[in-house]
Amino acid sequence: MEAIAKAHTNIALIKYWGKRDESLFLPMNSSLSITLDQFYTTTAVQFCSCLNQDLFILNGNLADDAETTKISKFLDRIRELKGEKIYAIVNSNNEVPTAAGFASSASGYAALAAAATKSIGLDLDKKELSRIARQGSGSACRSIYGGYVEWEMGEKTDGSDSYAKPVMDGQEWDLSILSVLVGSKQKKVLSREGMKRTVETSPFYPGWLDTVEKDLNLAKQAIQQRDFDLLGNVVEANALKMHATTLGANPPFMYWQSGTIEVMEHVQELREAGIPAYFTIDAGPNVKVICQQKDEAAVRQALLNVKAVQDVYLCHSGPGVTYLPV
Ligand code: 2P0
Repeated sequence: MEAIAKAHTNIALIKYWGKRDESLFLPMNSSLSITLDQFYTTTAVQFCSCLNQDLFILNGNLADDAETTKISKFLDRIRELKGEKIYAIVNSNNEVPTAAGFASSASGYAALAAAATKSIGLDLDKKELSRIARQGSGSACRSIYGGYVEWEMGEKTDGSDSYAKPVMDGQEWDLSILSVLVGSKQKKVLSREGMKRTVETSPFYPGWLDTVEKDLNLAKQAIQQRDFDLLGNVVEANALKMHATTLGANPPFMYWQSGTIEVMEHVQELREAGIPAYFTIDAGPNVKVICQQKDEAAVRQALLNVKAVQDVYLCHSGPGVTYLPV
């Protein structure tokens, strides 16, 4: 049976940074995100006994061996769960400006987990889907849900208690998230390698672990109370702290480019001018700016005036994973 699923990307407000188990994608800390409405992946999967290997089509083109192997390893987990050795055609389309440096692994593995499990005949709830998606890419477990989502790190070694849970519907507090494109150079250190190096070598990493749970609790409190300044301050500080750990790694590395810093300065100037806006940055040079809807037009225009800014994509809260008619 063919199944088609659509999943949106998410932006971490409190970051997932570091794994305690690389093969099961178990994180060192819990994290919190908002699912975004503008960027998504649609994936169709059909398992068929007529195939003797998996085929992966990405944005209309047959993927290379390396990409297909990654997808096959993920499908192995689903085949194992079902207890059937059967291959699939995976046809995936990203509505994410990946060439512009926005990550698509979260929406990609969330959509693939949903479509592949349905196609093979497994009937999983969202908690189980989140656990599976996590094993393709950690942040994908959060994209199973819409709105504000927490990925609880769990304690067990088998990963059975490490999955995402909804915190609040995005419509209840619909903030604006502006994705600011400053650079499209290929990342030098991929996030997977970057977090591993940081955990293993950065003397600042224990400082991250000591404080991230407090940040998470403050962010959840801010969401419950709709306290924008409280949320913005902890989100910005948490992102800066994550990036600080990379500077202490051996060898050190940094995701920022000059444009990244220009945008950060500009956001702080906006605040000084009385417009509450805060930034966060993932494992790359682009910046996400968070503000309230009443300020989104002014903030967008201000960002477009920054020399290094190539584009600004306006996002709001988006939905969780859904199935599309075949
Ligand atoms: C996050 N990032 O919470 C953090 C913040 C980047 C910085 O999740 O190795 O693609 O596939 O589990 O999820 C990016 O890393 O890493 C990420 P893997 P993933 O969104």
